[in-house]
Amino acid sequence: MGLVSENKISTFIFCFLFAGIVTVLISFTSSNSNDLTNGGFENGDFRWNKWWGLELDRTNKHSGETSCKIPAKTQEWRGASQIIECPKSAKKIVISGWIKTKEIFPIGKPWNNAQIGVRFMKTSDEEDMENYVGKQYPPVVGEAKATSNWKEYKRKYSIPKGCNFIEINLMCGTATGTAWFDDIYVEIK
Ligand SMILES: [Ca+2]
Repeated sequence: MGLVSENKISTFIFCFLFAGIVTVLISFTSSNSNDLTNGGFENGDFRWNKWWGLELDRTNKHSGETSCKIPAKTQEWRGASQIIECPKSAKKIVISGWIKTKEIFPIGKPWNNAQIGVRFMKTSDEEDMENYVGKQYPPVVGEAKATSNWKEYKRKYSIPKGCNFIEINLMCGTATGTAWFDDIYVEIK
């Protein structure tokens, strides 16, 4: 084999390896850009706090194989949450996610529908209702009621001073019907 051919083969191998490394780096970066863990429910309910109820649905999903299904109850709030540690230097947070609803009809107040919400907290104690900084009830990321197809909701917030933890809530207030949530995405800046 001549020297020219060997050089060509070396160049080919180099390009092949280089392309491989770039691909791995890109996928590594994109898979780590969501500051929420398992926002698409592809790892079941991993990292989600399901003390208000969280079901996995493999039939109705926005992407992948699974979504979070929350059947509403007429007597109590239902939902799931995830806590994120907030870096000291963080200033802004962008939260987005997809909601689908079937016959969600509020019982009582009009805001008893399907919502993606946020709470800025001092500590990670979810059960302490006094555990918040800034506004007690910041505007929700998005809400849906009646019967609606998959739609993306998104909101940007300034992170209030003294915030150490951020709680992301997927919830249904007292209502009838069913809500689905998928591809919840958080970017802390
Ligand atoms: Ca999914």
